[in-house]
Amino acid sequence: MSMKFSGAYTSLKREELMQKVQMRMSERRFLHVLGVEETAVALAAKYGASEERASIAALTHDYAKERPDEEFELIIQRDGYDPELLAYGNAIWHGLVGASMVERELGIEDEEILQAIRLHTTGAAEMSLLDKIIYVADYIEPGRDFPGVKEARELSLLDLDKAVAYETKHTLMHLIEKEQKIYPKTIETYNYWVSKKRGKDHR
Ligand code: DGI
Ligand code: FE
Ligand code: FE
Repeated sequence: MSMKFSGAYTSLKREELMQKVQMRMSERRFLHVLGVEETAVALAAKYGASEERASIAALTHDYAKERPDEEFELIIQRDGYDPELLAYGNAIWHGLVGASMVERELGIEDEEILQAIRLHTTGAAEMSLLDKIIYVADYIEPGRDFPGVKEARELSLLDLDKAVAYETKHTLMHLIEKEQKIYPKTIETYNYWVSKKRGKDHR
């Protein structure tokens, strides 16, 4: 892939950003990140979002995933996040709080990119096109292999909103199956994108 950055969102060249991300994670996770980038750029081209923003958000979405819990706990307490967040773990922190590390450490200040990083795990009721692209690309990138991924990939090419709904429903079912604690935002995403008890005008 040869996405050339304009300089609007980061002063780093793509190769430089890739290297900073790679330094922070295992080879396996870095390959996942590259898969998300490829998928996100393709979805951005298809649906008319900024391919450059999609590339940068994808490359940085899991930037904080391998940070120790203690570092997140310090930031949550120091920076005025809802203390309820402390009851969760890395799964919820690495995007929501990780976006602030992307901003401070990588100098990426674009609010659309930061929001896509914040929402990439839980989704939200209100999601921008870029938010949806990163949320879905994370789920369907070529390295993912789980029952249902083929359907999710097909939906992503037909109707991005349906892909968001599919992913949300299946993630929630998986979390409930494992008796995991559900973050309220994940429920909000379900209620908005999946629940049928809502007027059509809500989409
Ligand atoms: O970081 P990735 O593994 O690429 O993917 P991700 O950020 O979408 O998800 C990280 C994990 O978070 C994944 O195992 C699903 C889980 N997750 C999503 N919503 C919730 C959640 N975990 C809990 N406990 N609660 C949630 O609401
Ligand atoms: Fe993630
Ligand atoms: Fe990811």
